[in-house]
Amino acid sequence: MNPAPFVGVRHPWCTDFEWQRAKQPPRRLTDAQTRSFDADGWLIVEDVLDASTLADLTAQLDALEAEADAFVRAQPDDRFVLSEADAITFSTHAVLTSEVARRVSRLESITDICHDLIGPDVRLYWDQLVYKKPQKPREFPWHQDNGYTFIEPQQYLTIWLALNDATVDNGCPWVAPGTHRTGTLTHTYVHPLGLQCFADHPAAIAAPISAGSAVVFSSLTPHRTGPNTTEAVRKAYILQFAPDGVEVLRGDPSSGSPPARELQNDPDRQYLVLRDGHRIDSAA
Ligand SMILES: O=C(O)CCC(=O)C(=O)O
Repeated sequence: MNPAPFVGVRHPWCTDFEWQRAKQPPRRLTDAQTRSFDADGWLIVEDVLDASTLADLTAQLDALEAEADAFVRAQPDDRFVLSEADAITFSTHAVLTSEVARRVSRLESITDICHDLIGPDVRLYWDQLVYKKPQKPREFPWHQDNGYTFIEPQQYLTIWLALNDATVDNGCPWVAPGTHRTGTLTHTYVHPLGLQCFADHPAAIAAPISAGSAVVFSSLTPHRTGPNTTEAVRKAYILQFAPDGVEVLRGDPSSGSPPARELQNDPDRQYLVLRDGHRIDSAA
């Protein structure tokens, strides 16, 4: 069931975590897929976007990326947070400005995955595009998404959508199966790359996918992306979905003081996509 030895150090706020397997009968995934997600913490779902939606989404996200790139190039050292010109750019909350991104976040092919793995009441928690550039090939190190911002319940879902083919050579995701069951790990910052929960994993698996397909993984599944050693930009759009009622925890985990809690329900970008298992077609 769990092929990977435990690697990493548990986060101080992760005291009584117990992995919850999805209980509802799946409506899009097969039983084998939900069992595999339960055991390994990830799976590939092919053809989440059709060709026309993919083209429309890429056109709008390319325009946002151009703005993000110009912004980063105007900063000291061409850097802003983890974005660096010619290396990698992160651009958050496309749903605020892109009609296609909003539509994609509520597509049945997406909300069905949410239903099968976290439903029945689900909100968009976060969305961002990540473009990996070939001029400065770099890895994005092993991390859990809940290692960046600690949210509770710790268990939510990331849908990493490829806008163009994601290959080992251009920086597709790699995943560490089984470790999601441990809960959130402690992360440390590795300059200039980002937070890291471990340097390597003995059971690491590459997850190359074609454009329009998705690597779906838990917020607790350690993943990395490799350097882009090709000549073209690798483009991904990441959607994260959480059970309604999710809270961000803020504070110093090493202080021993209880963290402050912040409900995540911004109506403009953290809208419900499923209520009682039913898809919601407009912002709620
Ligand atoms: O897409 C990438 O290259 C890395 C993005 C990632 O892992 C993340 O945003 O959590």
